[in-house]
Amino acid sequence: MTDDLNRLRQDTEQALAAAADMAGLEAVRVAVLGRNGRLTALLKGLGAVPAEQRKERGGALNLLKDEVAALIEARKAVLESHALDARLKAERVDVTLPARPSPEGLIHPISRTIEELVQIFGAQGFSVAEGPDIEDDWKNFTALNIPEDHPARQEHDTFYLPRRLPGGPQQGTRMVLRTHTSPVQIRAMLGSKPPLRVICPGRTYRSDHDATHSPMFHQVEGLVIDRDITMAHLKGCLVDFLRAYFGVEDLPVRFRPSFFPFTEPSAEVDIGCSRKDGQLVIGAGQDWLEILGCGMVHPRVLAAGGIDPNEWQGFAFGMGLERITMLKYGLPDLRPFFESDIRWLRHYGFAALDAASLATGIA
Ligand code: 2NL
Repeated sequence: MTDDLNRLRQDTEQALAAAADMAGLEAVRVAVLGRNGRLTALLKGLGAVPAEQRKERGGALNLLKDEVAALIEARKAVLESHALDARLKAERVDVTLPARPSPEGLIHPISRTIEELVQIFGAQGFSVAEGPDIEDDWKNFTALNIPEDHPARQEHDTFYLPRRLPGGPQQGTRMVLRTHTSPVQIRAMLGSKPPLRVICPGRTYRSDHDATHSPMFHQVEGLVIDRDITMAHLKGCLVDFLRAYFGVEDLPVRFRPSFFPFTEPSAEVDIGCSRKDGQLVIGAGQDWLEILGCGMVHPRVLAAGGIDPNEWQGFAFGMGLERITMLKYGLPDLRPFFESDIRWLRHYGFAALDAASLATGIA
């Protein structure tokens, strides 16, 4: 390489090392490779070079041009990485800022209630189990100690699927739209070894349609199995849940003896309330409001779930999600839950990023 080219390269290297930012870098590029740049001028002067030297000179110039371009790129990468380091040092993301309200959509109150249940029972060590809406009648009824002649099994109350569905059982059991989420707990018992602590929220179906019943509705059921779970655990778990969900620390809770085929003993659970001039206030007054059903899991149900009732015992509970949602937010009517009226959702829906959390308070 000739002396003038060597000098040009050295000058360029020095200028690049001195360039402190993108503007300085661009100035160097223009001064060397720009329209009036030093290297451009040399390339332009190539025509005046004697023919026998032109090829060698041209080759050297083009080599230098590539070299300079590479030097500029290398310096650019260094400057960019410095700039990023400086930004990372200077800027801080404030993760405590509240989320911006989203115009994109709102969370349906039933979904919100499920989120809250997951938070409350999650803090008690429950995990969430889900299962199919279509079940066989063994998991939906038989395993739950519901006798063949029980009224719940009648065509009138249950949506039965056609007997011969492709891929379905051809004889014996029939497929149904699950009438409660209990079959999910049967699956949980069959699918894993105790101890067990699950809640099962989800859609359920009954052939019932009026102002207070929808053919599709939602339930949550819970199941706890261990070696020495007692009714005292059941009471503690549910009182804790009801007080957290309704946000009343000293909420009165009453357990009344009841009957379910799948639990023994069984109880219904009421919370304290007052009703004055059609105004319902939860947590105060002399009246009671029924909220849920529960009991100690029947030994036959444990056995159906593949669990030895002489070794294990536990409790279970179930409640309707529409009902507890309506009570909490003072909704007078069940039907708008399923009408998909955007005006109702704008009024009663929840901001998508306003997640349910025990830390900020559920109620
Ligand atoms: C109610 C009452 C209840 C259960 C559901 C259950 C599930 C299994 C075993 C035993 Cl796998 N029990 N579920 C128990 C008691 C009551 O629901 O009023 N639901 C709306």
